[in-house]
Amino acid sequence: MKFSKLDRVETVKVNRLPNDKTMFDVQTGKSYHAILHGNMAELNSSVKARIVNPEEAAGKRQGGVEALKIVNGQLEVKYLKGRFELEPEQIQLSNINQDDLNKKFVVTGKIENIKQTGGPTLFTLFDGSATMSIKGFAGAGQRAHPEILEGQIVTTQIQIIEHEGVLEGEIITIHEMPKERQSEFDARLRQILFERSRPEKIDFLVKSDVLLKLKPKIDDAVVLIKTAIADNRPIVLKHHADTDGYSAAMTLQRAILPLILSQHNDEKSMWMYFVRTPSKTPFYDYYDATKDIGMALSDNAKFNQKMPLIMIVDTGSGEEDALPIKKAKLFGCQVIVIDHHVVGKGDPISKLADVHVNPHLVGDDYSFSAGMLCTEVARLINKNAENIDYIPALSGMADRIESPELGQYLVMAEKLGYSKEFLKQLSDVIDFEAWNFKFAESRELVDILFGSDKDLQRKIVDMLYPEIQAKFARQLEISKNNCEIKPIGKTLLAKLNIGQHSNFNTYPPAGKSLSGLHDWVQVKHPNTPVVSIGYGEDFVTIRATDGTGFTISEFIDRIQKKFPFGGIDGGGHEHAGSIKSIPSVLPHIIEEFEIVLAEKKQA
Ligand SMILES: [Mn+2]
Repeated sequence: MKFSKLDRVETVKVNRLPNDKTMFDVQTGKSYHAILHGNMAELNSSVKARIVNPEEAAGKRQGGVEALKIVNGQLEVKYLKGRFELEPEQIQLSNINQDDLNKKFVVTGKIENIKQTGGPTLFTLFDGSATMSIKGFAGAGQRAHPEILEGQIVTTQIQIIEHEGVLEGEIITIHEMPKERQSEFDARLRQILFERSRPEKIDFLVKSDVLLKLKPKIDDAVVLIKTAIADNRPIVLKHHADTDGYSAAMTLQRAILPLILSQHNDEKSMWMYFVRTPSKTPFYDYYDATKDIGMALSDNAKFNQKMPLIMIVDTGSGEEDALPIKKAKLFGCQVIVIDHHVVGKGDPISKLADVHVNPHLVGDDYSFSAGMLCTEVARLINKNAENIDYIPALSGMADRIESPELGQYLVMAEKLGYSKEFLKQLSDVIDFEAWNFKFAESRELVDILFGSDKDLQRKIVDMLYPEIQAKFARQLEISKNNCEIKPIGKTLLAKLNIGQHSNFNTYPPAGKSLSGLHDWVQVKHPNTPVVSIGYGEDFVTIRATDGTGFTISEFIDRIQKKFPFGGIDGGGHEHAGSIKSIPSVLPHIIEEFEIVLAEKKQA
């Protein structure tokens, strides 16, 4: 190709060859930018080419070259005389990083959201790989590019800028894609979303029929979670405030946060699109739901955020959860429940929640803790989730699970350096810390507690475990000296007015205190079935060994029938749970409790 005089004064448009491209990505006949060294042209950090007309490039340090061919493994290029101008590169949003500051790119994507600020107009652009906020300015508070509407597919040239530490695009040009090509692009976007939202193709960590039966539900949950991330829908993760609840939530958090980060390419997104909060009550409190919905509505009004996906873990399957979930659904939230507690009468939650995962729904009893279940869900969300494989063993120990599945998880944890002994200590420490966190998320502290810094994790356990043991021992002395232990038939009943014989604001809380007493009675009477109850003014908490024939759900049914106006509610596991009532009825519940035990003796 010969250059005419006219060509010489014109500007040559050249493309930049990205650093991850090799010689074989170079297209013959296309013009590239190059750094020039004598008869060599450097197209990127690894692709070097021989210049066929070096005399024309003499004295130039950079310029445009045209790719010719590869000869004996050597790329040949021709130097293009004249001034050059870089052609903006077509790029995927997920590939843009800090190094691209001030560079210009061309992006094709869908306008997901438009927000008018007091200054520029903000457009949220999604190209299938990630989203980016791009802004146009037509005057303070004035709508820029009024022809561009939400839902349109556009091609835009942007310059990368930084605003409050976040990369954004400043719009140079923006055009709607021709209508006839939009539906095709939109279909491709939907396909990409679908692919990105599919569960990872990996096996469960353990062999388990329960997991296989739950797999379709687990997959539904995974797809909903990954779609929420890809759709920029915030995630609100609620969990019971004990070791198992924290474990369940942390595995999910460790799977979800990296995906949110790569979706937005912005550290702040991990705070804007995700929040985890503990629930003191063993159910999704109506009060919590009201607060969550209120926050979501104001985020929607202020930032045009979507209504969240609310995930409720280690609780959520009971009757008390129905109304809060109903309310969340009414306001447009999505709801996923992953629980291992007994499902409420008639399973009200499966009808309300988008997905309800619970082993009881596939005929299992208590082979799984919530932490064990959620670790499996977390791995299918993100197989690269870090530091979660020991958590099922931790949570299973915490919730006193006895199953072949837990056995397999314990072997895995052992291999990762977590002995049974240490897991037991860690479990007690997390429970203690959880009690102290109260309602706060404390994201960094919890992350350390769960081993993001293993050294510090061990130091915390070494520091706190003896202290916690002392607190338990102190409470056990109080309980021992104030409880009544009497045989009813073959069963031994340990009874303690825990409201009077513990401090409400001191660790351990009532349930834990009773567990301590219950264990002590069992050790003293190894071959006797033991039932322990601890009561206060308006609650009774119950622990039963196997072989007493006693189940809490049956008992609740019975007293609800007998005292229909007793304000009776309750739940938990079959052999460990608690019941609430109005104070005037509570003494009758305890009487009834002894009657039930006496009846079991006859049976
Ligand atoms: Mn649990």
